[in-house]
Amino acid sequence: MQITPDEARTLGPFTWLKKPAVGGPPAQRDPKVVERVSEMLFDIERNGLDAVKNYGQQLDGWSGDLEISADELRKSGDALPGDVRVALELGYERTNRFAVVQREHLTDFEIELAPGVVGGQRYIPISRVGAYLPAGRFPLLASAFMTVGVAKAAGVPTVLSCTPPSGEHGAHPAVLYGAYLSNADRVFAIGGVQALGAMAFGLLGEAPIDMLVGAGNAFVTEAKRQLFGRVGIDLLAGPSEVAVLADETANPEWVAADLLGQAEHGPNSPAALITTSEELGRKVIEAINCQLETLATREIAGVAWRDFGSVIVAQDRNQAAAISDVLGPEHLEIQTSDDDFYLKDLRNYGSLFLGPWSTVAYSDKGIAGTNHVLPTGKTSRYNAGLSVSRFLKPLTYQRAQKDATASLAPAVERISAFEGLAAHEATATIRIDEVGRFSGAF
Ligand code: HSO
Ligand code: ZN
Repeated sequence: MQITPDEARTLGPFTWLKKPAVGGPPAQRDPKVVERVSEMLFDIERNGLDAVKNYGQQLDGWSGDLEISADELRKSGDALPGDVRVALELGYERTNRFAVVQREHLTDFEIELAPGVVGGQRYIPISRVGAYLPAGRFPLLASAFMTVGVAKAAGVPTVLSCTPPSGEHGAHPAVLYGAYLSNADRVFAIGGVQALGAMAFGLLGEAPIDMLVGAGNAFVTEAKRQLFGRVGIDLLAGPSEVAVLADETANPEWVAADLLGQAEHGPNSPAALITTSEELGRKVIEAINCQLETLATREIAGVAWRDFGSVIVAQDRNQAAAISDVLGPEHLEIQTSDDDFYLKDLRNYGSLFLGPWSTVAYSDKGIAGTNHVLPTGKTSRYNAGLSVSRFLKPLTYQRAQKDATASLAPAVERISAFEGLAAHEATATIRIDEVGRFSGAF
């Protein structure tokens, strides 16, 4: 979420109340990570489950069963406090309901483009999906709803999921309960690169999966990048980002809390305030400094704010919207007297939160129903977050009747002949000849 000098020129004059201490373009991929992931994937493809188990022992200290049994999955909720279980059930239910409605809004169609010439489109789910459920610095308990659950709502027949081994259960019980609620077909206690390799290379007693989804650390992201092409992927997730676009009507304490609410993800998580009110900007900076003093995760959030935090004062709402579109934040909150203007105008963001009563964490946990696997690093220019549509292929078909030959074949014959593609031309000509024999039309 940086503004390049070129972008700044096109935006016209604006004021920085706080600039990120770490400037410049985003860090390049670490060549050591690239090489290590490549070696690991090569080893896993060659040596199969033996390599997967070795990495499990070396990196996660796990030498137990790789698969979590159906019984363990069913019982995973028993290990959780009752109120956490109820909250997770609500998150699954809301995320599922939103995904089911998304599915209903993707409709198959058929259209007659000329008499006897029909074209159609049908949404067909991907056959096998592999979901990675991270459990690193903080286990994100709603991850399964967003990946496994949404794939299932899309109608994907087989969804495998892997999560890093932890403790005596083989995996974090709340992550397992999320996978159980989301109807994962099989769940494995396998972490990182070895998890993605095992699913992509078909080492888990299933055919290789067709698509890998879910966020993870730098190694997981690099493994997805290297496996892309052989399998599909959702996106390459970078550090979590938040921007708040606010005017003088916003509550500075709430804006500050919402910025820190994502900055705590990691020391390189960008958080930006774009405001049309310099006074609000100053108050938010004060409030952030004050809230950081007592925040339990200040060691992370404070560094993130110092290094990647920004406060930008725009001249008017049009410039504020233009700045926001340049940043293309993963999460964007709008807290202004004119939220609908921004809803209509903005083009680049992962997910939008309108009004002071909407906040990013509501979506993060599944309670607001929308997906939290979202584009970062300005990739919202061309990408959207995970949704049922990512698990469905809009496949086309066509059907032509004999008496439509006259409206199809001659044009194809001419174009093919002009291109010099004689065999293409012949496919049209033989049909014209046949129609000519019956009707004498040509
Ligand atoms: N904000 C994260 C998702 C998440 N945060 C889940 C907390 N729980 C995605 O960028
Ligand atoms: Zn979050």
